[in-house]
Amino acid sequence: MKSRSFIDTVILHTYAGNGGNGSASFRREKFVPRGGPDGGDGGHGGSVILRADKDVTSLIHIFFSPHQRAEHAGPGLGKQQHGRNGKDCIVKVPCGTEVRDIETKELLVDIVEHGSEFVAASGGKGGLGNVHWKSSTNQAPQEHTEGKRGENADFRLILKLIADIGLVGFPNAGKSSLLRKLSDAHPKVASYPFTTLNPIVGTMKFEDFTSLTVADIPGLIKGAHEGVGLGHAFLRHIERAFALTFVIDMAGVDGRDPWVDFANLREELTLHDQSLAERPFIVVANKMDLEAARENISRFKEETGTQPLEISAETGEGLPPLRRAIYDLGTPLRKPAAPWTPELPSR
Ligand SMILES: Nc1nc2c(ncn2[C@@H]2O[C@H](COP(=O)(O)OP(=O)(O)OP(=O)(O)O)[C@@H](O)[C@H]2O)c(=O)[nH]1
Ligand SMILES: [Mg+2]
Repeated sequence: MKSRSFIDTVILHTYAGNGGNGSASFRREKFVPRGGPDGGDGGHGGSVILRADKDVTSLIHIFFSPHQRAEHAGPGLGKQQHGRNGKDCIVKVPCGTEVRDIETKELLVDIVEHGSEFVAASGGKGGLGNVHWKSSTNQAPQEHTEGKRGENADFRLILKLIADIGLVGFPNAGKSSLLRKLSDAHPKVASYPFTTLNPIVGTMKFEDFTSLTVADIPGLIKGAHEGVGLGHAFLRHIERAFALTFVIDMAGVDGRDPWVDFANLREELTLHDQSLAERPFIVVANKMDLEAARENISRFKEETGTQPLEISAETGEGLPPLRRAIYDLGTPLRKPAAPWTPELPSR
């Protein structure tokens, strides 16, 4: 899905550097007659390496520079000098980037951890210089080998954000308002549908210094699997989520019935990926500050057989129990915060 600054699928063409040729040189020095072979090996070509970086959040830089080249190596030189190695080309990618075959779309590697690397195209090996052929029977070898060509390879990169919990709901349900209240993220909130055009991840911090990441994705609507609204493409950003939180506009501000919304959301998830519909989830009844919501809630419970947590992302009502429920849901995932050293009291 593309928008101004967020791109999550790109094609990448990589070209590694060629290895340098081996040299066929002979030692030439005053007072050293028949100095013998002294041709050094060629350098190794640079590789194109993808490296996960937590500070990179989109693939937009690759969208604008889809051809990434590493440096060719230098040839071997006389006096057994090794040729210069070609510089690697490091392409930073966001954590959570899938590297797929461009034709078959087969998953080659999933780059998840910050700092992890994938060699997309290996640089060519350097050729051997003529010193390698030196022997008692071959004292003036001309043999040497050429450097190997660097690999060229094309890939399809797909970013799937890394978040522990995914927020799912219709447009205008209040997902972004909720993320603002729960986490350190500040997604835009407005009273029109499709305010959120890019997925946003916020970090929820708890009193015991653990944290969970929560992803807010653009609203889903019925028929999204056929491309209606912003379609299904954004659901890939909650594919890695361990659990989901359904955010339901209980007041039906946009004229829909909340229980129908819930059924449609579940159906859209199933149509995208059955396993998404099977994840643990919490149902949140939002906009409970409005009278219509209080009228709808009992019918919602009856129709869906769920016990939603009643909140208002606007007034903050019901948020502490929701934080607790998310805390419990994420128990297997909560990470301790970065080590903290208390400041010593000054005398
Ligand atoms: N009364 C009331 N209004 C709310 C509540 N939560 C959100 N809203 C309003 O609902 C509208 C939509 O809120 P958003 O948070 O942008 O909704 P969203 O689900 O992120 O919408 P999209 O990004 O378009 O999918 C805004 O005008 C909010 O002020 C609530 O609890 N009560
Ligand atoms: Mg939003």
